[in-house]
Amino acid sequence: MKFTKGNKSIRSKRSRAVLLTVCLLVISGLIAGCSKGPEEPNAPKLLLGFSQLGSESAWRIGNTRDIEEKAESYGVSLMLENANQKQENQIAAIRRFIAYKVDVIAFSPIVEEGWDNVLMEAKEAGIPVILVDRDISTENKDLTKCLIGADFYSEGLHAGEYLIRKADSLGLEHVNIVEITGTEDSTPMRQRQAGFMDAIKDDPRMEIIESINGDFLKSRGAECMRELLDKYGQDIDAVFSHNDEMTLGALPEIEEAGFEPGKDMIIISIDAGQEAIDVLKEGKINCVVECTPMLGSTLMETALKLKAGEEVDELIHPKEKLFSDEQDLSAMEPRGY
Ligand code: GZL
Repeated sequence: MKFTKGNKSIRSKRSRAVLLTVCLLVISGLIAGCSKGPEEPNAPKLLLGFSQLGSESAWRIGNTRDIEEKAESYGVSLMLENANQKQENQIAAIRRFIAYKVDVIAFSPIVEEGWDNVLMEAKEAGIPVILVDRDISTENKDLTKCLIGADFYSEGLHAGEYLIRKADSLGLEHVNIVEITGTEDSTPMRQRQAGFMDAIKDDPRMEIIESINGDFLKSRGAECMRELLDKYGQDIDAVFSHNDEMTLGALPEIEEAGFEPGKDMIIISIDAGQEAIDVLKEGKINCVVECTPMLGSTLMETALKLKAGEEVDELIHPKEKLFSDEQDLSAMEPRGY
């Protein structure tokens, strides 16, 4: 539109008005884009029900702490129930989450069997389920959406491979091994044992003289070690323990019996919590395979994706390392569990 000279004042007023209107529209659009819209400000993005199996180890306590901290930082409202090592308590907790109509259910199954009925109830209620840390055994593959947890088989394999390297370096011709296992029929117990056995099965020097269940508990680790020392004494060349708690329970029993753990017996453990790493540095443990409990971020991200109707990976393994007397451990970061 062409303005004549006589309209100069009108033109400048009108163009100022147009400019002001455009600015106001832009500013209001920006504010609208930043505001939370109709939602309540700071409303939780998701209600997550989590059944934790217990508090049996530093690993488990670290896992619970990490999940609570990450729920906070991701703005997730968390209903966490501790089952105190009882499957029936986990099943009851899952039923409460269903009744409460949570958006997503997550749980760390204490054992692999016995979940089909309650998970079918969750499926019928339209609530997706995430497995954390441990797996379940079921024919019905669509009862859960995802497993977030360690590759326990690899942990066992790496433990066995370390023992072979250690036997080579010591020039051992025969290695009598005692195994202290985790909770019977749990995923870490089954898969750590399988990986360890596969690593040593073709080495004629290796012999597992006894395998005993320590239930991932420190007290049971001590009892098991006392029993094994009474039975085999100095014939024990190596101890393969499925977690640090049981290892830390076993060490004083070995010393009490007059042996030097880490020297008279090769000690191999799994988890890599701070206490075990400190003892590794003292030379009383020879190898600790890492099993990280820091699964909280992956859990929150996966649960938020499920709530948003997005696809998620069926299996998410965290990256894990091995720490041993083959390495310089002086610069290790604090473990956080
Ligand atoms: C492993 C976890 C095991 C730890 C133990 O992911 O399930 O359970 O290794 C814990 O310390 O008790």
